[in-house]
Order: sequence, then structure tokens, then C-alpha cells
Amino acid sequence: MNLEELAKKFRAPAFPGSYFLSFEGIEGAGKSTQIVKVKEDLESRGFRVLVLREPGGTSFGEKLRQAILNSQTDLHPVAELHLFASSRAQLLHEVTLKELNVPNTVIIYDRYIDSTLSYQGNARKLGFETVLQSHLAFPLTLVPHLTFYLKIPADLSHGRQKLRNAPKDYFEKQGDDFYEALVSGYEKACELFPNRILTINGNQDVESVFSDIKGHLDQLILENSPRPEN
Ligand code: Z5A
Repeated sequence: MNLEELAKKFRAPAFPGSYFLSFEGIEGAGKSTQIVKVKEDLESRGFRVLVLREPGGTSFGEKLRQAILNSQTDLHPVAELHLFASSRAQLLHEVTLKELNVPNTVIIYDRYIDSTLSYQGNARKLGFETVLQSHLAFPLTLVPHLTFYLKIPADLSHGRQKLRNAPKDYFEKQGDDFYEALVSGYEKACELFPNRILTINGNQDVESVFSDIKGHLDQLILENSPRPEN
């Protein structure tokens, strides 16, 4: 199977009235900041909103998160890939699929499969095929209805990380080349999934970024609203 054929195996879940969204981007892109605003906005429209993070979101996933981000040794890229996929499978099974079954629910993921494509597939050089092939068993074949990729350049990521003044985790210790490879990895993911992944300019003030995201959300909800009967 070539890459395009593999990509077609990935589908959004069909739960009428409920939505699965994800946010992507390199460190400091503004994902958490925007997720807070999107949650508030969707709740004001009457949706029940759950925010989940990867890796993590379940007690098993949070243990994996600590194991990866606090790792003092270099993990093999294949080990990274399977750790992230394990956390993902458990979160989909334990939380996401059950909660999406409740009408009027929005599940927002802070990172999902596009992180694996960019970090392990591109920056760690495993390739997109290896990542997608490792996800071919259900429920890992599920992808969000929409993914917001907050695009910022690598140097802005470094600037925002410095402002935060926190100790560097496993990935934040990587050099400039790694960050450039993350940006190009996300570009490739956008090309492979053009209908699902929307690129948002993250290098604007918080309100302008939110306004761009809100425009797409309005459209998604409008397109899926029941049409009034004549
Ligand atoms: N990883 C992986 O390799 N493979 C996988 O499959 C998955 C993950 C799922 C998890 O990190 C790590 O796991 C991650 C990839 C890897 N790499 N690292 N490190 P995490 O969840 O702990 O960290 P993160 O996702 O990178 O979060 P972050 O650094 O907090 O970034 P963010 O959520 O996008 O940014 P933020 O917290 O909203 O904003 C960062 C700062 O910028 C903050 O001070 C804000 O006030 C400021 N900010 C935000 N927006 C703006 C704007 N618009 N203007 C100015 N300043 C802003």
C-alpha cells in the first residue's frame, strides 16, 4: 500500500451530533491556550466538552507520559512510537469512544496522531508509512473530524519556551534540526490529510488565532446541523 492508500484507512468516527477535534503544533504553538478558549465557546453553544491530552488522559497513559517525558536515556524511535500508540489506544477505548456516544459531546485532544507523524515519523526518521501501518488496528484508525495545526516557526517556539522558564523535558532538549524537522513533518501531514488538518497561523495575538479557529468551528457545526423542514 502506498502512503495515499494507507491514509484512506483513517476515518472520523460517526457519532451524530458529537465531534472529535484535535490541536497540533510544535512546543509553545499555543495549543493549550486556544483549547481553553474553544472549550468555553463550545460550552456557550450548549455542547458538553471534554479535553484530553496525549500522551495521557487515563491512569495508564499518564504513567507512560511520565516514563517518556522524564526519560533520562535516549529511547529508540520504535519504542517511542509504540509507547505513544499504546497511550492513544487506551484513551480511545477507555474514554473517547464511550463519551462520543453521548449526544452533543465534543472531545478535544491536545495532540494526536499528527504528533506521531511529525515527531516519530519525520523528526525521528521512522517515516510516515511505519507510523500509519502501526495504527491500522481499530481503534487507532480513528481520526478527528477536524485538526487545528497551529503553525509557528522553530525560533518562536524556543522564545516561548524560554519565557516559560521551566526545566526542559525529553523533547525540548533536542536541537534546531529536530525542530525544523517537526515543522516540515507537520507540513507533510497537512498535505496527506488536506480535508482534516487546517493550518492556522499561530504567530498572531491570541484573539486573532482564536478568531481563525472559531470561523472553522462555525462552519463545521453549521454543516452538520439538522436542516429545518419546509
Ligand atoms: N509527542 C510525540 O513525540 N509523539 C506523540 O505521538 C505525542 C506527543 C502525542 C508532549 O508534550 C510531548 O510529547 C511533545 C511531543 C511529544 N513534545 N514536547 N515537549 P506536552 O504535552 O508536555 O507539551 P506541548 O504539547 O508541547 O505543550 P506546550 O509546550 O505547553 O505548548 P502549547 O500548549 O502549544 O502552548 P501554550 O501552553 O498554549 O503556550 C505556550 C506559551 O506561549 C505560554 O506562555 C502562552 O502564554 C504563550 N502563548 C500562547 N499563545 C500565544 C500567542 N498567540 N502569542 C503570544 N504568546 C502566546
